[in-house]
Amino acid sequence: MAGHFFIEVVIFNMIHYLPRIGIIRAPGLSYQSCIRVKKNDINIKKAIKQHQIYADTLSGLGIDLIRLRPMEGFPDSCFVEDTVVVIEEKAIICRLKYASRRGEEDEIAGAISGYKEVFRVKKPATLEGGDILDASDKIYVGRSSRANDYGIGQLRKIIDKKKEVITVDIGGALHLKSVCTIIDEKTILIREGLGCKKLFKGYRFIEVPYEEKYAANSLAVMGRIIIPKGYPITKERIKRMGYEVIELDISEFEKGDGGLTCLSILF
Ligand code: CIR
Repeated sequence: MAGHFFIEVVIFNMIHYLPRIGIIRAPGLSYQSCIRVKKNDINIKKAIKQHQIYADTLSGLGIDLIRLRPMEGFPDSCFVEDTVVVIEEKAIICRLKYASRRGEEDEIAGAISGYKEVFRVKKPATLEGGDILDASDKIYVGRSSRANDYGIGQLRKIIDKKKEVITVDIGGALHLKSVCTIIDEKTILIREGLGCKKLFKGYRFIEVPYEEKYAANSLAVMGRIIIPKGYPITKERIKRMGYEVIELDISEFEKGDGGLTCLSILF
């Protein structure tokens, strides 16, 4: 009986890294005009191809994918992660910071309502999924340029004490997950030199050197760690810790300030 209980707890704690379902949306032609800091040229054909390989990789790892059609009216809508936070049986639909992104979440809410109970973050709150790191018993939320205190407060209320919510100030980064991602129940991949590291009590860290900072956003799925291609030091450090690494070229999404986690909602 006690053994049974132990196995259930372990499986429950690992559930984030063993998702069954994924929601993705391929970029449309309008992705060219997505929000981004550097107005570098995005190769749309290449972006679509890279997205296809990303999708095939997730499917190959056993994820059942819900593939939503590109939304030309929403240039950033391939970054589905920002539209919803899934915590256990709740799907919390976010209110995105930029008006040009508001509306991306509607179809996602419909898609996820068949699986989860849907809640909504409401005005004047802003909250984006890229700021939420779901650990086993805690939720870390980035207080970023995209998530305000109303958003964090509403999230806390919806979670209703099921998990402790810890706010993390992340300085100038886009989202919390731009600087760190959880890769299993005890390990965090984190950009080196971050003051917020001390908030992650009980974790071990794999540090990402500053010159490879983009790789701090990596994606753990079914025991594999998917990392962006072209970050050899990070790759080596993850491998040295015993993980199997899959590299994906997502150069066209890096240009759009998005990373590997941003391209899917996994639960
Ligand atoms: C934006 O600035 O909103 C998009 N171009 C990138 C969003 C990336 N999303 C994420 O990190 N979760």
